[in-house]
This record gives sequence, structure tokens and C-alpha cells, in this order.
Amino acid sequence: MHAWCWEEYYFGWRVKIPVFEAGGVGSLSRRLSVLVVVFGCLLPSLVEGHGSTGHGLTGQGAGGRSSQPNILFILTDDQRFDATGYAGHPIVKTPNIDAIAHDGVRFSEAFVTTPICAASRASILTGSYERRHKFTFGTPPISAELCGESYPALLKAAGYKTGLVGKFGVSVAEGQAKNMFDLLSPIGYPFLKKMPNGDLRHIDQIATDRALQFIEQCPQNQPFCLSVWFNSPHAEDGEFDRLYPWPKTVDGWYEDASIPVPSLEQEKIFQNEPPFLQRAMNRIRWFWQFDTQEKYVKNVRSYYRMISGIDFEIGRLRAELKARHLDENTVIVFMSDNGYFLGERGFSGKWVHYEQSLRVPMVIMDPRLPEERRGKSISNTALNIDIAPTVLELAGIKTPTGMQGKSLMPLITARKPSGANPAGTTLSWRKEFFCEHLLVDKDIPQWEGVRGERYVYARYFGQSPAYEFLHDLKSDPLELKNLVGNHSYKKVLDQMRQRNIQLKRENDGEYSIEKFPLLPKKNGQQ
Ligand SMILES: [Ca+2]
Repeated sequence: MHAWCWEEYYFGWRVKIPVFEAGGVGSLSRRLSVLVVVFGCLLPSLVEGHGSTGHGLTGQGAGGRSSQPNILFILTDDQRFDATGYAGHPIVKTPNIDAIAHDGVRFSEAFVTTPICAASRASILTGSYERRHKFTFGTPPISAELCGESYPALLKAAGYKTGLVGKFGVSVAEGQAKNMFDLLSPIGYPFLKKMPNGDLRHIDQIATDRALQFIEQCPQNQPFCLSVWFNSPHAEDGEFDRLYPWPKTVDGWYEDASIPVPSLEQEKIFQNEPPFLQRAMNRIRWFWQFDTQEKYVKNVRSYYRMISGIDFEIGRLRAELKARHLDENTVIVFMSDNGYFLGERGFSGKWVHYEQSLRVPMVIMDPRLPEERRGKSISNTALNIDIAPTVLELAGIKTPTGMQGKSLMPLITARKPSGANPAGTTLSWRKEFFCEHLLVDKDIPQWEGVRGERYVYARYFGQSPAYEFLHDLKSDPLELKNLVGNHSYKKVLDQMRQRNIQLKRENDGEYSIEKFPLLPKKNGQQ
């Protein structure tokens, strides 16, 4: 099996500062480092613990610019759509995420357009499909042009103090990071780092520590946009004894929870998958994580613990905002970069077109919203490419014309957008969306497709011949039946094929390796 180490991709301009020694149960003997890249005057203030008197007393941006709220964007890694308390999960507890949902709005139908860390994060940054930003594992960095259109770059240019801590997960064209961030502090695996005093500290806790420092050090007269991109609950791949390391804040959680194991039906479902999916990464990872009952229960409990560990850190962030009187002018955005299979279909991971892979949790809390708009669940389809336009609108910045997502603010505020229908009472909003996976990898097949309200179409164009799926969510919400070849659905199939072609045409056209260049292969890398 090839080395699966792409999560460690960073970029050429970094400054590498070894900080911690390896630690943690079952960790490899590799040497660890934390990458801290800081621009402008923030480095001395953070490192030396002095600087401005900090944010704090007014709760507003520069000179009382309350029209520009602070923005705290919390991204989790591989958190599936239903793994929150507010979504009704029977086991995992997320009181702080639930409180954000209670105070804001939740998007019950939120999806990513490409279900993998790297491409989804590039989509989040640039508001663009993978086909436009052309970034995933194994590709050159995100172009300077698109970096310039990313939400951090545009907010920074508009006067925001911008920061990102945690898992960045993308590389950007040389020289662009400084245009995007005042502080970029990526933190890589392992999850447990040995601190100078010998204690082990979880990287989500370390990310929060840095986030709190950032908030503390932001000038009082400047709004901030801080992206806290947690590494959890992504598995620490290769650490088979402890794939999901959790912080000690949640030690013992769910130890007595009954974890329903996947039924034998999952194996029958797996046998119905086409051969190229039966041998794909979803199955390889299933053997890593879920192929025995003992492994399944242990790993699912640990996955849930990691989510509750993030939730604890979110509580720290909110408490800090409140203590500094920033809570009433700080918008909080929460989502995950892709979904996750926990054994369904005999799979683990993401990457494919099925719902568990594409669907994510998403919450937006704008404290300036009137009471009657809070605590709502919005069922319009929201996408990862909508985040950048939403953040730009919050900051009062015009969305670049090439950006493909749409601001979610009309849904959140229930105001009439420019696309309102003639009656002016119903919001015009997408009923379907284009989705894709363009990574070149021998274990992850390429595909493109359309997910509509009722029908899901996917075309695995890397297969020869191309292999298609058609699902009817109304009669088959679990997507267990492939209706391609079912004569009754021939018309629907033709329509979905046409929509796929049309949406593809609207979104940068046909895929080709010429339009989507790869980096030269390294030894052992596919
Ligand atoms: Ca991910």
C-alpha cells in the first residue's frame, strides 16, 4: 500500500520551527514539529506576550465600525452530518455546538462539493468548485489569482486582522499566504504533543490556545476574521492502536455507551457495489478501522470523543469572546470539511458520491439577528462554496464575479435577495448542485455528478466505460439501489445526464489532465 501522507502537505514559504517532541500512545518515532508562520507585527506580540492592549471593551470593530462584525470560522475535519447533539445524535454530546445552533441557524441540508480535505478546503477558501480552483492532493498550490480572491485575502485587504490556526490542509502560491493572513499557524499530526513541561496536549487544545492568543492580541480598533480549523475527528492514519486520539478533557466519555455495530446487511450492501468501489480506499480504510466488532466499537467511541473534545474547545472560544465583550459582534460559522462513513455500506472515510460522504453539519450564528430568526433549521441546500461569499457579505465586501458559491445571508436573514421571484415572497434558491472528485489516485475513483432534491446522479468517468449511478431519494433514501438500467427511470436518467453536462459547462467544463495538472510524483506516492 502506498504511503498515505498527503495530509502533511504544506507550502514552500513556511518557516519550520520544531516545538514539540513526539508523544502519545502508539505514536511513531517520527520527529514532530509545529509550523508557525506569522506576518506583520503579530509575531512579536504573540511570542513575547506583549503588544497591543488587545480587543476587549467595546465589542466593536475599528472606530465603532459595528457594521463589520468579527468572524470566527470553526471548521472540523471529517465530522459527519449527524454527529452533533442538535442533530439528534443518540450518543455524541456537543453542548457548545448545540448552543451555537440554538443562538443561530442550522443548515439541515449542507453538503460539500468535493468530499476530501484538500479540495474541500480550497473550495471553502475560494468559494469555487474543485474544477475551478484545481487544487487537491498531488496538484500545484492554489493559484495566486484565486488566493487573491479567497475570503481571508479579501478581508485582510479590507482592513480585517485575519488568522488561521489548526489544520490548513492546502498549499497556496508562493508569496500569497502573507496576503491572506496576519497569522497562519498550521498544526500537524500527531494529535498528542509533548509540551515543554512533559505533559501531552492535544492539537485541538493547542489550536484553541493560539486562537485565544490571537483574539487577545487583536487591536481593539480592528475587526478580525479568525479561522479555527480543528484537526479532529480525522483519524491519525497509520496509528492502528489509536486511530482517533482524544484530549483528556473527554477521557472516559462513552466508555459505557452501547455502540450499535453495523448489521450484516452492510456486507450485503457492500457486495452490491461495483468492483472498482469494492477495492477502493473506502474499503481499505474499513479494514483499518471497522472490520471487527471490537475495532468498530473502540474506534467509533473514540471518534465521538474527539468531536466532544472539539466541542469543549468551542466552549473555551465562546467564553473568551464573552469575557472580552466580543460576543455580540462576532459571527460564528461552524461546519465540517466533508462527511464520513462509520461502517455504512462496509466503508470507512469519504471520497464517493453517497450521502455519508457529501453531507456535513453547518451552523451560522449572527448575534445581531433578531430573536425570531434564531434557533431555526433551514432546509435549503447549503454548500462549502457558499462560505466565502457569506463571510464576504458579512464583512460588507463585494463577492468576486468568478466565485461560484452564493451568500447564505438571504436565507439567514429572510430578506429578499435579488433573485426573489416576481411575487417577492419566495427565495429563489438552488434545488440541486454539481459535485465532483477529481483526485488522481489508484484507490480513489474520479467522478462527477448532480445531487438534486429527489434524484442523485454520479458518473465515475475514470472507469472504462464510465460507470453511472442513479438513486431516487424518495423511494430509496439510503441510496441502496442503482436505477441505471431500470427502464422506468430512463427519462429521469436522461434528464440527470443532461443536468450534469449543463452544470459542468457552467462550472469550468470537462475535466482533463491537461487542464488539471499534477505535481511530479514523488517516490512511493501515487
Ligand atoms: Ca476532511
